[in-house]
Amino acid sequence: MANNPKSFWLALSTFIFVLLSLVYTYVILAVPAPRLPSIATQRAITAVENERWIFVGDVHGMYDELQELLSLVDAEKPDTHVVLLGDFVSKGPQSGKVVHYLEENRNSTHCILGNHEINVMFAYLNRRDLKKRLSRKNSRWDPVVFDTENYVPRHDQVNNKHKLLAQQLGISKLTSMATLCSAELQIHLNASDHTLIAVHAGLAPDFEGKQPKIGDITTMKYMLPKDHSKTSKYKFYKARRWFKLWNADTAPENVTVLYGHDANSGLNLRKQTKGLDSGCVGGGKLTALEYVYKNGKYHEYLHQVKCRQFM
Ligand SMILES: [Mn+2]
Repeated sequence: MANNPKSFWLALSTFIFVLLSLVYTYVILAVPAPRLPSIATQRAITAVENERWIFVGDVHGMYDELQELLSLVDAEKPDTHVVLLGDFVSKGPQSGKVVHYLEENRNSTHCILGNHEINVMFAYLNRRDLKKRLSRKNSRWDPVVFDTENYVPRHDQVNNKHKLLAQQLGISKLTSMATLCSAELQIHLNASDHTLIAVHAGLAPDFEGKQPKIGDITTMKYMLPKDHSKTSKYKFYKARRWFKLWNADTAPENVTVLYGHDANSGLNLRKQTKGLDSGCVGGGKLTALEYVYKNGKYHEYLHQVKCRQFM
């Protein structure tokens, strides 16, 4: 038998087939899926009076417009800090370049995670059979890990575009996003004893002393006036826009919230809440709000550039 060349080749190919099957099974089952670093839910910085702080609304991959806005505000000037308010990737054409900008300028830029960044990370962590798993209930999910909670976004918010973008960005840029960004950033202005809080979507007026929920601060548009733990991206019975619940009775007076996420409302500058998503990716504008200390007080300046229509 062994002298028969036919059975020799048959034995060899069977051996190779079994070997490859074993290797494949090992790769699928035994090698752990790549993880992302745990993400900071909150960060806090104390700002001194020679620093300028510039907050930028939803960039959505519109890198050229971002660069135009940054040169308009002279972001290269020393002691200038730039904060991207989330949803800086996805939808637009150049998400990778926006993340690269954050990587290259990590000492002077800060980033808040929006629902899109989180969805991209989630799609990456759950990329195997994502479509199939999204379509059925009770899937087992690998959560996006924050230091305060393991977060699984609503399934109807995650789609294949997030998975494609995750592949395009790759593990290195996704890791940068997880490392450099947080879900909330508090900037204490030392000179005026005022605090600026940057989140992507919104914040309850009675936030003090409470742990923010990732789902709330990255997705909410509406909030129940009598129970601030009930929030949603969509209108629901008795709910109101969260920023309408911010007033002298409900919120500390020395706090201002800067956020994006709400292109439908557009630029929305109120006393204590500043909505800066002016719909750049939809052909609107990209907005920056600058805080600068001069003559004994902070001044606010608004800067905008026009965007190409991309969506
Ligand atoms: Mn958003």
